[in-house]
Amino acid sequence: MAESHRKALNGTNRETIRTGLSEESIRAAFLDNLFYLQGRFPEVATLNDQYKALAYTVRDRLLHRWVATTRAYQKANPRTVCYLSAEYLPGPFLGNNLLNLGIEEPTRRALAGLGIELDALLEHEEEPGLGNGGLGRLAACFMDSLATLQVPAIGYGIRYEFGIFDQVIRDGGQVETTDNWLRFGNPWEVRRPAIAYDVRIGGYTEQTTDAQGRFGVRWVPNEVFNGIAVDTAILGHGVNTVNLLRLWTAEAAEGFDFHAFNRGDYYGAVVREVRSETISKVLYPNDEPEIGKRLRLLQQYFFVTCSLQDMIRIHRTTGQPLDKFHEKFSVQLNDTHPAIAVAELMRLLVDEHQMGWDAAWEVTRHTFAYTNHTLLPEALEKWPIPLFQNVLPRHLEIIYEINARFLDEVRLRHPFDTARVQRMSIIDEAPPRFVRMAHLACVGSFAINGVAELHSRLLKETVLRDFFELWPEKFQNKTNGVTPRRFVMLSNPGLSRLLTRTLGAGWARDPSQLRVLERHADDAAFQQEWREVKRSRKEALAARILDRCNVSIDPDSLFDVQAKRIHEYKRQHLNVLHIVTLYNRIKFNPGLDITPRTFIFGGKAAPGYAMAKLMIRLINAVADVVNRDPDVAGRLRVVFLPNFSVKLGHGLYPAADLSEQLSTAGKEASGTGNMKFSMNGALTIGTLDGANVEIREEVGADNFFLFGLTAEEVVRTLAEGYRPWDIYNANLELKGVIDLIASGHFSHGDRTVFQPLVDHLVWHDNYLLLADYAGYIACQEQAGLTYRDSRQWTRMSILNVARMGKFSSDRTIAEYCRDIWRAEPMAVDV
Ligand code: 26W
Repeated sequence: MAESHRKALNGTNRETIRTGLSEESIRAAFLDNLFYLQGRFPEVATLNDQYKALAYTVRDRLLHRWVATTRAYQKANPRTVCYLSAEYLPGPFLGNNLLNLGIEEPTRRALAGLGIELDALLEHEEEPGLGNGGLGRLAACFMDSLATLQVPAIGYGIRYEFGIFDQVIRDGGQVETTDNWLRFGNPWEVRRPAIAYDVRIGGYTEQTTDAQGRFGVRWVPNEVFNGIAVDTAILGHGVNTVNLLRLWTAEAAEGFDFHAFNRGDYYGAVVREVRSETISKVLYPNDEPEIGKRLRLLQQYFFVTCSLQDMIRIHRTTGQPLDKFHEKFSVQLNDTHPAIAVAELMRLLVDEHQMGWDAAWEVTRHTFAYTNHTLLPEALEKWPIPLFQNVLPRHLEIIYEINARFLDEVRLRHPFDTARVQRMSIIDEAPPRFVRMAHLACVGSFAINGVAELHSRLLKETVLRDFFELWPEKFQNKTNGVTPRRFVMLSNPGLSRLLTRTLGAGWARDPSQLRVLERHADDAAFQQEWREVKRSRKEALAARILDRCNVSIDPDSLFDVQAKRIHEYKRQHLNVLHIVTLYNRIKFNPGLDITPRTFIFGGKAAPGYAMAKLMIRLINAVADVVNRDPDVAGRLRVVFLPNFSVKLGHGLYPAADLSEQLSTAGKEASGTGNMKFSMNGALTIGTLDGANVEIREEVGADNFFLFGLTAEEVVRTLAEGYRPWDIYNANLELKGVIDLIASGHFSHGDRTVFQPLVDHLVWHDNYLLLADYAGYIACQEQAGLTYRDSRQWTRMSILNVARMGKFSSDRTIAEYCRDIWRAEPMAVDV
């Protein structure tokens, strides 16, 4: 045993090593874990050894709360929320768990005593990128809030071996590399080999008759494999509740295919194993479905059947009959990705547990609730019938039966309206025929919600209008929120300290207390402290950008940030049009006095989305020219920060002055980045879209830079025959900007590179960039001027933070609990 280890353990009671929260216990436990779990001692430990030793030390401190929670739930048998989501983006765990346990300071000291810097270990953690963007991150915020509000809950999903790809920028364009996040192991997960379920695929069905002469259906699959539970503890803030994030990993049903083995086909058997494991191998990196990807349907079914079988197992341990299943569980469908659950629960109840159809349907339709996350018609999932039939033959039969009964109900309500019946059918009859997953979700759910007021209204008026007319009582709104623990306390400790010093510590659990800040909005001394906090975050970001991108940026300039998936509807290229506008203005008028700005972009493009990838090229091309041009030096800088993630977000949100929320009105369901920026004191420049509308309502119109057409105006403009070509010709400044891009100025003289983007803008422009251009530029000018009045800007920044309380995901979750889940908090004692 190393001398340092022995010394550290000297005189420390072993019990307190296991669980104690003091500096001494943490240090001793750290050394213990380093030694016994990794076979290492401090002198030879790598950064990764140290990180893992600390992670295990922290996990040990979660475990007895975890066990206590499980015990308490077993004893009280509370109603439980099950969140079904194909994606989770939890971000790094170490810092969050230290924060929620309240042991960051003793841990920092414990490590410092060993010459180790906590920040280096925090930085070392690789986050699980098990999601694409907003939807996956929302699921993670919800898990945080459920635990913090002490609501019994399980998050179910898929343990992808490879998460969202790593983005590398090469020659200005996005290159994808595999995200090997499990390479060094994952200290936060606990594998549960005993919690495993059969997953059947393909084959055919046949009629059966049992001894009592009852008819039934037997599904004879042509493949069976297993889903194994892998659990991660989700600790609430300042409470003992530890909820479960249970992700499924696929394995071959048996280690060997004995038939093949007996024939001497050893390799064939191993290959089969490899094939089963591909089910949970990789996350689909698209934020829109690809029609007909068999593996994607397998993934959805895989995690849904494992999760429902798990719930049934848990329910049976309570001794209650299955017809009370919906009283034990409320199951939320995070978009349509898990919507197959409606058919699968019917199959489990009817085929596996011999329940009659009507009784099973009663249970099913009282179990599920469905959240829609997008209005984009191209993002509504549908599966070609031949594929569906091939993978899930029994489910197709069940869906036909559900649909037949449902359409009878529609006919009864709307006689002679065959067009409506066709529109509402779960089956789209246009060859090759499709299963419409949103319709299945609506029919099988007792509640349907959108994620912001505007989005929920548009859902009722457009994509789900027929369903709203049939069942208005099912429709609700639940405006999204984000967790102030991760996105303020953890990522912005300086701001948190200032808030706590000014308001007391209650704001993180009850952010309505932030309103008290309003009183300090004009206080010069407070303003000064406020600016110092922002300044220090800007300096930290500048250092990171210098390190990663080799671009130096000025912390005194206005940090103008757009970080989100790259998509035409999100309009990163509108932001670029503004940058080139300023560039041209300076080029034509070298002495122009403008507010110095640093434009920072982050975000990934779907690998197959050519226009989004071209937008990334454009940003980098403009950055290249602008950053090298001495004429604009000191006034304009452009940075594309590669590989945006939750972790990078921690450094970005607190450093932003201006938050770009530019989506074409009516297209962004909610947005949640908008909330993270504003909670950290950035002002928003944005359209009346998604949750921007409500953010503006809360912070006040005076404290929000608004521009652009409304959702209604967008629809009208397009319906009336929109002609972007005319706008291009009528606005000389705009024309100058577009012509400069088309001329090859940003592409070494090559006019072809950005031609597709330019052509699209002047001829089609479905996202109305040109229509909103003039308003956006004027609004940006206003923002730039306001920034020069630092008292005014600081006041607006303070008022933003003061009034953002509504957007805590605790509020969102409390509403889900009250209006949809009927779930109650339950305190856990340790
Ligand atoms: C692979 C198929 C697919 C299809 C749709 C994957 C992911 C999606 C999601 C619907 C895309 C998504 O993340 N939607 C976002 O959800 C956030 C949380 O509610 C909202 O804040 C965003 O506005 C919405 O775009």
